[in-house]
Order: sequence, then structure tokens, then C-alpha cells
Amino acid sequence: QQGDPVEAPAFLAASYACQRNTPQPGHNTLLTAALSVLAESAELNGDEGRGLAFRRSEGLLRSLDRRVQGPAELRGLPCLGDHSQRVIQDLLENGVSSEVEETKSSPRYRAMKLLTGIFGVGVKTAKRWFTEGICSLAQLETSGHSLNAAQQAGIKYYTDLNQPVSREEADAVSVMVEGVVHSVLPGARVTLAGGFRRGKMSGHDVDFLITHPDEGKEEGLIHKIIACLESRGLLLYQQTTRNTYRESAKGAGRPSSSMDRFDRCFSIFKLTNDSSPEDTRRAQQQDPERVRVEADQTGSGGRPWRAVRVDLVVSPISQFAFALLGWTGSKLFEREMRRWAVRERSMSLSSHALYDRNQERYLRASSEEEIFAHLGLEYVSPTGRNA
Ligand code: TTP
Ligand code: MN
Ligand code: MN
Ligand code: MN
Repeated sequence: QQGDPVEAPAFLAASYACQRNTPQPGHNTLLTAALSVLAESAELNGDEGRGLAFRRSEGLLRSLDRRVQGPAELRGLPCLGDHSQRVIQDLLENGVSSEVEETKSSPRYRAMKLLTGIFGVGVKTAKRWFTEGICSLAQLETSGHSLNAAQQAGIKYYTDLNQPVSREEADAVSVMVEGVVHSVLPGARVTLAGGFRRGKMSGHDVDFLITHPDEGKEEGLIHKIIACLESRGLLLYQQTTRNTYRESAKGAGRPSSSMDRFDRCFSIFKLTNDSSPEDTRRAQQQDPERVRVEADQTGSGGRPWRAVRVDLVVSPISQFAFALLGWTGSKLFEREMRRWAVRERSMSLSSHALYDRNQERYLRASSEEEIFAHLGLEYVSPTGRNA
């Protein structure tokens, strides 16, 4: 290949993210970081369609197996809309995109990022506050708005929760969770899901999927786990939602129902530092986009512990493969897999089941590999799902 005088052929890329292997961070980080800002900005404006278009472009570029050098190499690639192409061209020619720079420094983007960075605050709430002129935590606190329990915890631990969770911290949380789960139900299985299962080196939280090999043994487990965590003083906040899922004749998880119905717990753990100051500093350096807090809140200063967001999900073993696939992400990868299922196979995929609309029946699976096979997709390992 060296010295080949012929221009390199265009990249070959499939149009659905679930047909591609997408490692982290990929070979085009300048481009993907920029598109991610535009996607986030659209999402923060409540413009889902526009956000999705930028996410698809971002995912495609992350999947390419080498660095894009010039606009000519983009010819024939799917997922790149006109807007994304203009931004990419700008970046390739000038090293920066004025649109991205303007977005990043715009008061709206900064305020929305800061406000949605509060645990328990979604886009709608943040938008309402921003419209009232609230742009900082200090302004929020003097505004007189009453905050719910989640938001209060979000403010209290703002600094900690906006500091990325490192791999070491995720491993420390795993040890805590496994200890508690095994003490309340021997034989139960704990699996790390989310970004850390995809091989990411840092994340905004730690996600766990819990099951037991005997169907039914997992019933009520979430409450026992929470009670045990609380008795050991490991929880700073928790909100448990109980819900059962039953297969219905209508077909599992319509594409619209992205919320699943497992017993789950959004929580904030109290993670004691054993080896932490260094880990924390390293993790901090990994996310340059991180929102900085102007006023140091109940900071990590001097405390021998820190707050970490943890999601716990309990699944019956019969749905485990679907739950694991659904909770491993990335969000775009999941979304694309569901879109593939409906459009290319007339199937509905959810975190609970796979329904074949032509055969009018559910397709069983006891591993992720089987789900990909049912869908006629080549298997993509978790580390390749970083679309
Ligand atoms: P997240 O924890 O939000 O994202 P992540 O782990 O990929 O990245 P981060 O480092 O920011 O934490 O979600 C993990 C997966 O869980 C994601 O693929 C979608 C899934 N999920 C659901 O299935 N239902 C839900 O209600 C939520 C919030 C997530
Ligand atoms: Mn996560
Ligand atoms: Mn996230
Ligand atoms: Mn999560």
C-alpha cells in the first residue's frame, strides 16, 4: 500500500450504526467531538430530529478505520447530511468550525448544559428556568423554585456528579454492588453494563444489570439490595421504580416505548476514597467539555469520599440477553438496532423481547449473539457499539 499513486478508494460504510464496528474513541476525534457539540446543542433545544442527524454523522465518522484527510474522501458515505458535511469541510480546511465555536460559547448552550448537568433536571425544566433568566446554580438557588428530592441531591453533589467516573472508581463500585447482591441473594449475577462495558475509560455513571439463573428468584430483589446498601451507609440518594413487564399480544416494545419496565434504581453512591485523589484528577482531565462550576458547591474538597451516580436494573433471566443488549448502549446503537429491526425485518426489539410481526411470535434468545442472528446482523461486540 505504501507509495500507491492511486487515490485511496472511498470508505465503505453501512448505513445503520448496528451494522458497523465502532470503537472508542475512533480515528476522527476532531470531527466527532465537533459533531457531538452540535448534536447536544440540538438536543438541548428539544430538536430531536436535528440531534439525531448529527449523532448519525458522528457515529459514522467514529466507525471509520482511518482518519479522513479531505472532503473528497467523504463521497459515497451514508449518514452525512448537508449540514454535517459543511461542518466537516470547515474542520478539514481550517481546523475549526465557527459554528461549533459559536455554539460552545453561546449563553444558551452554556446555561442549558449547566442546568441539565444537575441530576434530576431534564431539558424541559432547564429550558423553563433559562427562559426566566436562570443561568447559574447561584441564580437557581435564589430564584425560590422548589426542587424535588432528586434535584436537591443533584445540587448538593453537583461537583462530584459532574466529575467523570473513572474505570477504577467503576471497579470499586462493582465490588460494593457484588458484595451486597451476593449477601442478599447468593447465586445472583451482577453484570457491568453501559459505557464501561463498551470499554470506555470514564463515564457519567456506573450501570449494573442484575439477574438470577432461576426465573422468579429476582422478584423483590431490588428492595433487598437497596435496604442492604442503606444499612451499610453506602447510599446518598435512591429512587426505586418497580414495574413488571409481560409479553403482550401487541408486540414487545414498540419503537416509541424506549423506557423499559424493569425494577430499577437511580441512585447516588457514597464511594470512599481508598486510592482516590489521583484517580479523580486523571478522570477530570479526560473530559475537556466538562462544565465547570463557578462557585465551589459541596465540593470534593477534603472529604474522604465522593458521590457517584449508579443505575441498578434487575431483569428476570428469560429477558436477560435483551436487557443486557439494551443497557449496554450506546444510545445511538440501540436506536439504530430498533430501527433496523422494524424497517428491515418487520420485528420489534426492546430491552425485554424481540417480536416477529410476520410470524406473529416472540423470538427467544439467551445471548446477545442470538439476538443479532435473529435480526440478520453480524455480531458486534460491546466494544464495537460506541456509535
Ligand atoms: P447511560 O448510562 O445513560 O449511558 P452510557 O453508559 O452509555 O454513557 P455514560 O458514560 O454517559 O453513562 O445509559 C446506558 C444504557 O442504558 C443506554 O444504552 C440506554 C440504556 N437505558 C435504557 O435502556 N433505559 C433508560 O431509561 C436509560 C436512562 C438508559
Ligand atoms: Mn452509563
Ligand atoms: Mn450520559
Ligand atoms: Mn445510566
